[in-house]
Amino acid sequence: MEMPKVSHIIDGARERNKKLLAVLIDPDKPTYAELEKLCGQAVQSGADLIFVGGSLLSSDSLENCLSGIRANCTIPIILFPGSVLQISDKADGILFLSLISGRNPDLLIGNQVIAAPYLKSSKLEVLPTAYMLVDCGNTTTAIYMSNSTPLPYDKPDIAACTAIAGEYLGLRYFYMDGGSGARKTVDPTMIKAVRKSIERPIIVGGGIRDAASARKIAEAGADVIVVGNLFEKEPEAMGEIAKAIHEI
Ligand code: 1GP
Repeated sequence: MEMPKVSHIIDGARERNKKLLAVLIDPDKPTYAELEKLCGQAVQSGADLIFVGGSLLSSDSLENCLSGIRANCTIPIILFPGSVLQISDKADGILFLSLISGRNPDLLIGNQVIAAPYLKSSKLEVLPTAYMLVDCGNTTTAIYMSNSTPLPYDKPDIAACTAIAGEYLGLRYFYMDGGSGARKTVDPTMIKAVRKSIERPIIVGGGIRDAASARKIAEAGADVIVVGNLFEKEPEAMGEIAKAIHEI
């Protein structure tokens, strides 16, 4: 059976007001045996999507990681690239990120120009994504590597204006991220402000470590909830998180 397009999965869920759980795998981290276990747990817990990527990779492990995931489950795989080096046809789609919270031209348009011809000749589904980094209490690798100033934690209005601008620019998905290992999650108040301002699907991640916060984030208006660290460290905890957001 052919896999539905990633955009259909996310847009369809948004239309039906169903929330999705995306688990994030950093290709640097798991061994093949750990990948097998992670995929098993992702399936068992009912994860809807697998994001793959990292803000800074220190090994050439992306291709093997993608093959390992593909061999062990049928959950759609979406690249969440930390750089132009993280492109591979072995995934189903790619978040084509433009870092609209920052003012670093390389991450607004420069890297996109470099990646464009590769994506054009690939089979990847390209998902134009407004990427908004939020200061959630610590300088995460994503924030440091972006060489940009993140959105201030307690300024929902700035986040809303940024998202509206992203929508006017034609971006289709909105990712609010504290970065992996963020001390706290994005404030639900900020998510609500963005939800009121734009129509398109919102993805939220960074620092989500329990079902109660995942639920609050989903109730505030996030359509896709991304969990990375917790999934890698305690994959068995995903069942509770999936249940909390799926029953909304
Ligand atoms: C980071 O949103 C992701 O970009 C996931 O963050 O690893 O903190 O869950 P965590």
